[in-house]
Amino acid sequence: MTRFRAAVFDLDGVLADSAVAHFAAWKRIADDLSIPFDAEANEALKGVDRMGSLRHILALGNVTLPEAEMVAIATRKNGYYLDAVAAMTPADLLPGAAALVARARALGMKTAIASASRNAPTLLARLGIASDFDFIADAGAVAASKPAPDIFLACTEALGVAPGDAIGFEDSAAGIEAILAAGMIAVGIGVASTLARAHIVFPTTAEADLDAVIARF
Ligand code: B16
Ligand code: MG
Repeated sequence: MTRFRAAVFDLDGVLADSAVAHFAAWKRIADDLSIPFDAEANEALKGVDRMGSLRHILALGNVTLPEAEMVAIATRKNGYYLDAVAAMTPADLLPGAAALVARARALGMKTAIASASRNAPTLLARLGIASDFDFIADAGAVAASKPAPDIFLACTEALGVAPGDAIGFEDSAAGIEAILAAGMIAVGIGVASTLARAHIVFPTTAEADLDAVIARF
């Protein structure tokens, strides 16, 4: 058993191999706009909501567009992304993802999803893991997106758990800031230098050791 009562997971890049699909969709948009955009530039978009991501790409190209055109572009990007999601299956879970969630549940922890994606319920259904979570936050219902703590606090509140008794898992710098601002233990999944503010970082989900996190904090 553990003093921690909840595990709150980001989805894209932590449980699902979908960050590449977001990147591919934005890359098509950036190419159409003749804005240079590569995997390194894409790091800044992780955990950032759809319109925020578009604003970031436009700023990279010093491009300004009327709001209506921005909405149309964001909708087109989402179409590309949803085409990719429609082809996803449980094979698109990241290695170790199912085991990590199962370990949390075996330890008696409640589980929730804190994804910035409005497509999280669709993706969870494709991956076949929706029923493994006690709560799935609605990204469209929170006042402020990551790095604000809102979506993580929505999860702990719905679970009836104090933030200090919860562990959050994130692959984005914005998400780590959100977890810290919520007052939770922040576990980074990815490159340590990018996620330097996390309490602890594992290179991949498969290497994320929940028991080690619990023992240390
Ligand atoms: P959507 P996460 C985030 O999901 C992605 O990291 C980010 O790249 C994306 O822009 C954002 O969701 C919004 O997604 O356009 O589907 O609403 O990492 O917070 O699970
Ligand atoms: Mg993510």
